[in-house]
Amino acid sequence: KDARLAWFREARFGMFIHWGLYSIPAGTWDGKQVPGIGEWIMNNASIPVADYKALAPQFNPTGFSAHDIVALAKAAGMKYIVITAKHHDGFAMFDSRVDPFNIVTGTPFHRDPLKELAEECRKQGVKLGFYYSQDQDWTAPGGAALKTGDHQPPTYHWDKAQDGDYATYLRTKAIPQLKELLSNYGDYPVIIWFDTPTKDMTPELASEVVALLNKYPKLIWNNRLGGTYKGDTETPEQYIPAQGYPGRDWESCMTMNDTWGYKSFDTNFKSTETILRNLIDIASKGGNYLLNIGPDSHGIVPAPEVERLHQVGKWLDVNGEA
Ligand code: FUL
Repeated sequence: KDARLAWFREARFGMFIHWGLYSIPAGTWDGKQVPGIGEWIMNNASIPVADYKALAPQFNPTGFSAHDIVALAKAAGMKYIVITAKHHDGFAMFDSRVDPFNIVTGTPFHRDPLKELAEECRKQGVKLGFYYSQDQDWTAPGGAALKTGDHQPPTYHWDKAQDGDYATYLRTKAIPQLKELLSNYGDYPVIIWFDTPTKDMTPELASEVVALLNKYPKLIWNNRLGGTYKGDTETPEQYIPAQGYPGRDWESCMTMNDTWGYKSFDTNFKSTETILRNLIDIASKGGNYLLNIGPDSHGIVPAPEVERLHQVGKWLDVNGEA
């Protein structure tokens, strides 16, 4: 167990990437700026499934460069990357036989960014992990939805197309896609980053996921699977715990502005100094800093994020260790 976590304990600094179809509306729907985080726009604006799915044929992020993103992470002093393989919107950012609602089959781009990142990470010596929303899925029948606005219990769905059985969704989409992610990218992923478990994820269903994870003895996974599982890492979100987590491995994930997924009008960026102070604070308490970037619909990393990451890297070159 300790050997499995050795790289994570030394890493200290990683890059989170939230990237998906939500980078197209970029916070605006029907001409209105939608409050909240960008990757939640489908839920926050109650976008019907068919309308959201219609974004896929418009997604052609030809500006995406795995080389440049991995090089950016390295320049910043980051040792690993975690990218959204599938967020709550259900869109797979990888080649999937399980569901055609994915970047290779469903868009004119026809490329698999996870494959390209895996190759570059191998070349440049950076670890790669995948975020996968195992519970919420707003476009697959039976996928869960956390409540926003006036969405009604018990499902908080806003479109009949979302109705269905959660266990069936888990067994026919989430677990099969996790299998694809775990078997199609060589040595990667080194980490699976689950998110937002709901009551739907019973201990019994979670154990079906764990049975799959256990086939990969080097894999680590976070504390957000659900059921009764604690996972390998604590994941404080947008804050730094005062005492860290004695006896537990942990990672604070944070945005640079106020959104994970790209929003064209969010310019509330933290200063480089704040980012550095956070990194130092976290490292001094034994944790890792998983700092987010949100590429736009062309696959371009916003300039204020690139600028800050370069500045952090410069500071680490002078003052950091290793
Ligand atoms: C949250 C998610 O709901 C957000 O969209 C984001 O992915 C964050 C890291 O985790 O709980």
